[in-house]
Amino acid sequence: MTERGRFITVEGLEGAGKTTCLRAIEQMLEEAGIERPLFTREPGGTPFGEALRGALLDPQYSGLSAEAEALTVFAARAEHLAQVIHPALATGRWVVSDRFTDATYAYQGGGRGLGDERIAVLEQWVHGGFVPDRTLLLDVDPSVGRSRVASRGSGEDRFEQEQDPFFLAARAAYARRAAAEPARFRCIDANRPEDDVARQARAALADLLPARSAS
Ligand code: Z5A
Repeated sequence: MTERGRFITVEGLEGAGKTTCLRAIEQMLEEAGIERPLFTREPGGTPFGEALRGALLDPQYSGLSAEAEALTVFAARAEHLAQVIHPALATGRWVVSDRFTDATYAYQGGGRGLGDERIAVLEQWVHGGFVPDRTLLLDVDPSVGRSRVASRGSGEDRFEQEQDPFFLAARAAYARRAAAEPARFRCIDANRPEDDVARQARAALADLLPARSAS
């Protein structure tokens, strides 16, 4: 029987350096001989999910209710799980996702103030007890993340238009989740330079990799 693949998620505020971290993970998995790891993202990961992502990020929908936002990310997630994540894991592939349900606890539960309980109801409905094998939380000071994103020079999406209290609440919600599940989470100081963040990311996954023979 094929051994199920590993499910890794990367979380953090905007500008935390998730993209950089994902590149380091890709290189690490290749060096470890992990075949055909699947890199994906949320919201998104399927044609339907990417369409919902476009709507969620579109500034024309500023003022969207927190409830509509939470339900939309979970609609995208249900499709992502059914079409991409579960099938890939079942064939033994590793799946690495740029964000997953911890982001909903952070942004909709914390940032929008919906609270954990209503997110937990949706989580239970959409994926029951299925959780990532490991979650890397890139913890960054919101002002540091914001200035990195600003220097990138692209236009602001609907989340990037939010102000400090929103991001501080999201950061605090992430920290609570990491504290509650220390076996799953690894916290990475993402205020550090990129090569140091990459080094921390590799260290955070090392124990999941298969031992390689010395020959
Ligand atoms: N969202 C939600 O509300 N609920 C949910 O359930 C889910 C998502 C799943 C889109 O996510 C939005 O969806 C997100 C939350 C919401 N919005 N916010 N905020 P996203 O992940 O696609 O969007 P993002 O967080 O805005 O991505 P980002 O801005 O691209 O962040 P990043 O990937 O962490 O950053 P990066 O691209 O790696 O780096 C940004 C820049 O900083 C770049 O120029 C780098 O070269 C530079 N950088 C990166 N690391 C460093 C270090 N260490 N030092 C110096 N400079 C650095």
